[in-house]
Amino acid sequence: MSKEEEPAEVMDNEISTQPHGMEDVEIQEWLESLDSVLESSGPEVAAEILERLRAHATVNGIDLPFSANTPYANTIPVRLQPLFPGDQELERRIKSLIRWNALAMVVRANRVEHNIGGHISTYASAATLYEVGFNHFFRARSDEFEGDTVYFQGHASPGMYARAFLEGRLSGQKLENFRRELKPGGGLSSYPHPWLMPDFWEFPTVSMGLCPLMAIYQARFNRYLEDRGMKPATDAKVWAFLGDGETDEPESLGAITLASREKLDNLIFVVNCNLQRLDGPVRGNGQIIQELESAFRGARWNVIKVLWGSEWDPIFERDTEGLLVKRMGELVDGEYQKLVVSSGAYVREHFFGSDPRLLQLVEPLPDEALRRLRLGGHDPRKVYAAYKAAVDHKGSPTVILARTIKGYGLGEAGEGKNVTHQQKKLNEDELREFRSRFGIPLNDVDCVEVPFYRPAEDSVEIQYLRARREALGGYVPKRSVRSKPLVADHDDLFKEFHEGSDGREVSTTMAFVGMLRKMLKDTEIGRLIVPIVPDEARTFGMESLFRTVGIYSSVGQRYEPVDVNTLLYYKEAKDGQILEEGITEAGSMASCIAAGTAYATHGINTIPFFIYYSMFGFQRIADFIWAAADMRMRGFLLGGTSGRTTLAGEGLQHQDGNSHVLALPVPNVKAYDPAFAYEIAVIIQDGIRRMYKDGESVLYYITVMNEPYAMPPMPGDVKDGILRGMYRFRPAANGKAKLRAQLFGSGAILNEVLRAQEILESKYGVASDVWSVTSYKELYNDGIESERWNRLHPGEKARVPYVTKCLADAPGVLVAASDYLKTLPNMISKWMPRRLASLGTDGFGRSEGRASLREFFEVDSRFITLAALHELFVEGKVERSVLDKAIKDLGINTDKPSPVIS
Ligand SMILES: Cc1ncc(C[n+]2csc(CCOP(=O)(O)OP(=O)(O)O)c2C)c(N)n1
Ligand SMILES: [Mg+2]
Repeated sequence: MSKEEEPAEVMDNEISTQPHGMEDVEIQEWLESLDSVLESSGPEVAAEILERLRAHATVNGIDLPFSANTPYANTIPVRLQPLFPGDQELERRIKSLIRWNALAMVVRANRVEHNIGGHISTYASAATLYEVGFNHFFRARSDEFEGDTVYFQGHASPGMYARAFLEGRLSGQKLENFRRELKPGGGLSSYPHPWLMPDFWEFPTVSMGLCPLMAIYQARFNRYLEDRGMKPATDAKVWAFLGDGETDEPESLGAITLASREKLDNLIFVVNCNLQRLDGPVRGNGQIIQELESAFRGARWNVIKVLWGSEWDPIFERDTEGLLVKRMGELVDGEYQKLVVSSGAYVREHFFGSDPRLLQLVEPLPDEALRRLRLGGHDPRKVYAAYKAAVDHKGSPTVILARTIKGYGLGEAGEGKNVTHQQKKLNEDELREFRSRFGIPLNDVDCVEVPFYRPAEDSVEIQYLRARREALGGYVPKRSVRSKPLVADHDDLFKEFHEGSDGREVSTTMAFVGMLRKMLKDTEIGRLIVPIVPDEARTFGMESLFRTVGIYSSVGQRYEPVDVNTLLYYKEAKDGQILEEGITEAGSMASCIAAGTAYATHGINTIPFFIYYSMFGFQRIADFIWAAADMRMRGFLLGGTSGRTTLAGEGLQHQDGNSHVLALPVPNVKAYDPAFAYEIAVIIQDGIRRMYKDGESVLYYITVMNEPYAMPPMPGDVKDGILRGMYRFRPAANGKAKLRAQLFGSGAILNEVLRAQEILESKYGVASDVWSVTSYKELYNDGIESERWNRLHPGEKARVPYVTKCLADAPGVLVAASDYLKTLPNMISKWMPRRLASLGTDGFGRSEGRASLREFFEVDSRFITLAALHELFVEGKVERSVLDKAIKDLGINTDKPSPVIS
């Protein structure tokens, strides 16, 4: 079959004009009668008639194919297009200057340092989408108005910098140092990073797929704050700019039904559909726009397609038969991309040439005009119409699918080409062409130097740009911390937990929930607490909170819960405090991020406590946690049911011995593995102080377990040690013994260590001190910082790592055991006075009870005892026969399989 004969495999969007045996004229009559209804009675009546026709057809046995697609045309018809309120010519000139400077930034950076990178073609395709937003929609945050929240596409950042340069917010020097942040005077980070540019960027977006999901939960969190009366209800919007290729990330579309279910009409997605990603077309053999339209329409979003620019309007008008729309629906994206890089003659032949009637439509237009028919996403009037419709839309979120050309304006240097994403260098001719195309006032000689260009302060361009921003309340993006620090010290809140459980057996999870319950009642922080759970509240014994503080629901509770007669019924409420997110750790984390950054976004100190199955945290959603850290999120992540051998029964997938290792790389995450209630109390109280009183940009990861045991009282003032990572919990009973050991335990394994202490003392005459190691990460960071300082300051008094200080006078052999990988104790062993024996849980978990698991992973009291005896043997302090006997007495199978590899 030739190409012409083969029907293109495209989405279901065609308007068939040739049904079986039907004459064109008959179709024409139907179309005309619809037109006349539209004219006389309006779109609602027309829609009603079509709906009735569809129902009538179904009743009569006509099997109408389902389609969530509309034709490949603009959603907003010309007659409903509002007037463009700006000075279009002036805005075009400003946009051209931004295009130039964005390009200059990348080209210059790569001239100075080959391969420093940067992107030209993403912003080139999106410039109009952003400029219409900047000139007419994005409202800044101020004391009077919370402002719109804008997520900028990461690779378009040169455009945002170039605009800020024209706005006078970033110096030429800064632009010069794009991607060279370590240069004197500072530079600009490659992508949006609040960590690196805390006064500028608010939201990191460059790990693709995170932005859409975060934006959805941000919009939802804004509603949560309103429904709980924590901020006034406003018409502020959340705008998220995405790439069409980015939508392939599962996170991108993963939460779109939440947005429609929650009727988030404060949310607007703008998908820059340049039909290309990094390597080539997003859907060469299909149509990404139609695919996205059906996904979003299926999810009940308001979908606005902006496909064709104003130049197409008169052609459409001449096309009374709907031939053009039909033809547009036939092409696959690979063909559309080819048209972009082809001549007008080619377009005429290959696009319009499929039907003589189509050719007739464009007969009056010369080839050059055909080539220059703009796409919708490059036409400010079309983009304005879409944005206006989006902000006015009520009842559901909106997605704008805007067609653009990747590398727009780059001409031979890359416009629409597959290589364009990587284009960072332009030759002299290409630069001159770009300069001329966008009317940059630079002569042929100057322009090849690619200087930054900013018109005089009193130029009409700068005046206009400033006036527009002033009208919209100030500059965007801009990040500032607007919350007031907390004042109370909360001693009373946490004191009770310092006293132990009086012999009652409780788990650290239960202890934490007790604290949470108390915090929720506190006058200062009670309202600010945001408990977040991904369908796991009962696992953690938090169900009593359902009743006391309620589960947030934007519609309240429309049903009588099945357990209404019980004390702890499932209570949903409009002002509910708990965010019960269902089974989505990613979504819960996005809520946690929104709550943990509200101190900047909204000026509200909400304090998230996100509690989840610890294995599904760092392991599953680490990139969101990385983004949270970049965003300077404050708050608490609670890894529940943690510990490879402490969570019994659940086996290989659930038992977490990894998360404390995975928490290591995130610089501002403080990770704790506490054993006792008072340790948790000290950590949380200090965390609230550091984050919400002192304003530190840190966040906390605390593992909590489900093994019940008696919580001891705090043994004296060990707060400092708890926070710094270790303290002596129980010293040896007989300090004068000849055989000595130092034993280190964490989390629930500390109890095994305490049992080993007793065995060693009673059976082998070894007196040992037991240390609670609350944070290997803290100890490690302190160690590497000390080392570094000493290296850089050789003449000064050397700093001594905290571990070394703790163990300065601690005699005997050293043994550490935790429920996590052995690498944790190993990484601090070099700062210890002698070699360290490390026990841990490297390997896959097993479905088993705790005792068996601890035997399997060799972290129970017997193995800890053996490890101490073995170290004494290595040091020549005990005979080999003692070891042999101990192995026998302790019942240790020396031929058991290694847990690491079995
Ligand atoms: C999670 C993730 N994977 C891969 C990349 C690398 N990457 C950066 S841009 C890009 C292509 C982007 O295409 P699209 O989303 O269509 O954006 P466009 O530049 O076309 O607007 C890729 C693969 C990334 N930044 N993040
Ligand atoms: Mg793209």
